[in-house]
Amino acid sequence: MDPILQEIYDGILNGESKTVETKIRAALESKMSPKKILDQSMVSAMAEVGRRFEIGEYFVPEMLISARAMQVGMAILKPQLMDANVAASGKVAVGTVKGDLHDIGKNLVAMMLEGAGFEIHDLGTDVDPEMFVAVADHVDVLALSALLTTTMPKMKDTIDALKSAGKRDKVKVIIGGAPVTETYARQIGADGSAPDASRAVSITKTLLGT
Ligand code: B1M
Repeated sequence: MDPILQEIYDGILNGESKTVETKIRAALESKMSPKKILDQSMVSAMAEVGRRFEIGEYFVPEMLISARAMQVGMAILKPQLMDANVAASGKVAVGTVKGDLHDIGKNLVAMMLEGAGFEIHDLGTDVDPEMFVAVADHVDVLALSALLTTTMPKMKDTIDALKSAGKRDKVKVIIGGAPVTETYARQIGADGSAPDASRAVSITKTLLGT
């Protein structure tokens, strides 16, 4: 791995926000692409945090400080991932489903969609199905994220709530997050799913024909 990417990776693993900030700025100054920084050091560092948590080497506090360092890094990259030349091509409400507080993946999806020209309404985390239903009339796409196997069923509850409110045909629904599969998306009647933020953009464009 490129030494500067390794330093960013280690900075996230150790929850050193200041190091992450300094090294990302240095990488950008050296003209490294923001996408490369994100994919090759930051996202893979978070996967390693998850692995360490699974084997009992990290606990919730370590996950939290790594998450904080990741968010600091994402805030620096955000302006770099925006393309000032793209016009808004649709409205998307993004949110992490009820009971789930993981927001890094959801924020990344929101950032990439915004960068691709979509107007974003970020509903945050722990979003009730009813909240998604309430915004369905005002957006073209609802983008639901879940990181826990225990909160995935809230995606189905949200789609069922849209159906009960007679709004299912008014809005497209895409879902994603580590435990989500295309099979699950089909099972619960979502319009699609994406394994990462880039593909969340392509599926949104396909669904809206933009
Ligand atoms: Co949590 N956590 N966590 N956690 N956490 C996981 C998800 C876990 C897999 C860790 C593990 O065991 N290996 C595990 C879930 C196991 C399971 O359900 N099978 C877990 C657990 C168990 C928990 C708690 C229950 C721990 C506890 O309290 N005992 C607890 C639950 C809290 C809650 O939500 N109610 C908890 C808490 C936390 C923290 C708060 C400490 C922190 C979150 C901080 C935050 O988000 N602000 C945290 C973290 C950081 C993680 C890991 C380590 C990293 C998640 C992350 O940010 N990844 C995670 C392990 C892992 O994922 N390997 C883990 C980086 C991010 C870029 O990836 O979010 O996957 P991700 O997003 C990807 C794709 O999934 C996709 O695009 C993104 C990349 O481009 N994507 C979409 C996401 N949403 C999408 C939506 C789309 C399309 C694509 O369309 C709409």
